[in-house]
Amino acid sequence: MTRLQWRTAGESHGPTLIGIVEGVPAGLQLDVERVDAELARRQLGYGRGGRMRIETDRVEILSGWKGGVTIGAPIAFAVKNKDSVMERLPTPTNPRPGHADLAGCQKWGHRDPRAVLERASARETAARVAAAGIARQVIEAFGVEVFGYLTGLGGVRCDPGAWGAAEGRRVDVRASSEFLSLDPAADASMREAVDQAREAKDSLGGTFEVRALGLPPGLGSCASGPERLTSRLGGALFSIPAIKAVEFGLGMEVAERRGSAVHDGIVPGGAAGAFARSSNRAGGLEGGMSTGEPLVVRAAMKPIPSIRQGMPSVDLHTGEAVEATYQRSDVTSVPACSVVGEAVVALTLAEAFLEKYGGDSMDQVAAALAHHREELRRLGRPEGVQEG
Ligand code: EPS
Repeated sequence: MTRLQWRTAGESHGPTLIGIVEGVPAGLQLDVERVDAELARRQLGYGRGGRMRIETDRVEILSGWKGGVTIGAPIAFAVKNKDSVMERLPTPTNPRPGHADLAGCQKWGHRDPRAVLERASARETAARVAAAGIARQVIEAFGVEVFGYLTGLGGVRCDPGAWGAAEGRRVDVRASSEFLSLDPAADASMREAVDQAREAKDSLGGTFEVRALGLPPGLGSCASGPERLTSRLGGALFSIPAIKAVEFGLGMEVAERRGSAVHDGIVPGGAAGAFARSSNRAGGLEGGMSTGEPLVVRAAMKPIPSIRQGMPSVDLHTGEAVEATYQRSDVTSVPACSVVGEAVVALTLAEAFLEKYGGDSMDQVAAALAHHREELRRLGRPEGVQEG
């Protein structure tokens, strides 16, 4: 059995983005429309730039399936760029503060920021969303749902109770917000913030939250740091360009409360027939493992570094102080980032899920999960008491 792994390649204005997802069990009926729906969602959000009007991202599956069903082999895919103009684009000489331009030139010894920025562009996240669109179908088949939504933009905060209020209609509520939030009543203020930032030739950041429902307890491990689900989810979210902060459950607030107001009581009962929690302040993680409660993670995205008003920079050829060149850009892409956040969380959970219940086929995974569920039920009964 191959561990679930994925890798992407491709430049923003190159011919195509590509990716490989390895370790998807055989026997999964792959829903390509499901992948395309996520790609289309990543293109949404008020405040995006001209590029999203050029592209219509679609996945093309190139290997690893037969008759629409996975065969256990690596799944290669492409998401083609319509704006494939890299060789014709000008060479900027002045790196943008906030982007990878300067650090990348210093790393590889280029005087051409384009040789860095084409790969560093957040366009790469289209390939990640496609990879996740494939991998998440494994865990969705076992009842795990991963759901991301915007929680704030440019200082405008969405209703913190929006998740609860939207119960049962979350997909529809999120689709009705042009910022992909669960609080469409905040859309008008966010639209105004975007328009004002555009007027001021500036850009905006924001926050989003991702929740995962239906996770079994015990994914990840407390045995070694790198195996902790917390560190893996944090690493996955920090691997998205422009993410500056990640927090789980209560997050930074844990530092200000007493222990009794931070930890979640363990109580009898619960959906798994085992034990339940009196609250979920930990955000579904304890000891680096899933608790079986919903996973709750938030992240903050900084404003986009391509800003029209310019920022101080230096010409890499003359060494003189200049202004960073403006490249066509979005005012904000936090709504899209919430889709990418959801995608990387889904990928990480699929990895951890298959590590625990891994098998070469979906049937083998189902058997391992059923076995663990039975063990959880036994653990929830007093010793010696038979199921009755
Ligand atoms: C993006 C495509 C890019 C940008 C954006 C994300 O297109 P272009 O560079 O042609 O305008 O819109 O990239 C960035 C914000 C960035 O800083 O790199 C996409 O497909 O999401």
